[in-house]
Amino acid sequence: MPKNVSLTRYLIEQQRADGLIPGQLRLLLEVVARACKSISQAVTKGALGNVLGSAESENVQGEVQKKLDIIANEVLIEANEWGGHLAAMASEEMDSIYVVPNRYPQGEYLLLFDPLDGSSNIDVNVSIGTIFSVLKKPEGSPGVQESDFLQAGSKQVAAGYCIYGPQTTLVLTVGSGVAMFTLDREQGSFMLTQEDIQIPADTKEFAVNMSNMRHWDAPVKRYIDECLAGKDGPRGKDFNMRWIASMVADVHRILMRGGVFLYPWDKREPEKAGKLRLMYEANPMSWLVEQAGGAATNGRQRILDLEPTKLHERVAVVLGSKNEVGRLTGYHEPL
Ligand code: P6P
Repeated sequence: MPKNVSLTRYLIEQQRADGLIPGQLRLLLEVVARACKSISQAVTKGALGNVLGSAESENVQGEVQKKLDIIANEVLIEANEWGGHLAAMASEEMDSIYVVPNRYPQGEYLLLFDPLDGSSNIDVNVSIGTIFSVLKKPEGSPGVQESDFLQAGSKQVAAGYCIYGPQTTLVLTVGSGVAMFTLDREQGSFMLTQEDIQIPADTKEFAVNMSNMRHWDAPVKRYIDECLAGKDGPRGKDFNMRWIASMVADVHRILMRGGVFLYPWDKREPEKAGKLRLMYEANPMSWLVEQAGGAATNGRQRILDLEPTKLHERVAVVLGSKNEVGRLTGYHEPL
């Protein structure tokens, strides 16, 4: 891998190589990266920046918003609204879409994000992150409306996340593999530190919130029971478990060393397909995982094939090492 390659140089060279990053998309990705740098600064300040704790408000999901949720959302909106590359944005923290104001030029892209995923970890200094997804505005539709966002995950033109942990790391795909950039705080630049990331097809590590076990349906219970049975059970090997409760951190670990992540449907709120959001959590993470040789389903169907009907739609998620995802998906009755 070449040394000292900045995000900008990588995007320019990728455009030359495979034409997947037109100028406006490159501008979008660089603006998102700059916004993530600002969010990282705010996160790193913590109590010193008076950014911890609750904002005493709720988001569209009915969840209490943390101060940093709102700060991160505002940083992304302000960084992206003036550049002329976007028509509109959608966020976990906003009920409806944010259309670029008339005082700015409108572009052809739609940006969706969870500005700060893993909020329950903010106040206890555990890794959190920003997840983003980029779609193209459908041709021909005058203006921009929420229905323009309702596209299957297979239509994404870019997806990524930035994890705010011991390092601040941006992980990105535009459809030709997955690359990772680590923030060099002295230069203030994201520098290429890994490319063509590959997830091992097999694993001995699963990530799930075990406290929900009694609420799962039979195929998921069977899969986890078999993992817990270890080498004396049907899997013939012992498994390890991790659950950070920040999807960004759990997915990053899986991209780095393999594993399987589950947030399955459960019977506590049977009308909800799952806890995680399809448009700005599951879709970007599923594309990254597939681009790294893994798989991602809702237990039955490929997540990237799901046709959304609502902006804040939820979905069950099984993703990671493809042989494990295939096994669990196989335990479900075929549709
Ligand atoms: P639980 C964070 O709130 C999140 O949306 C994901 O990042 C994470 O994987 C999940 O919820 C954690 O959920 O129920 O274990 O707290």
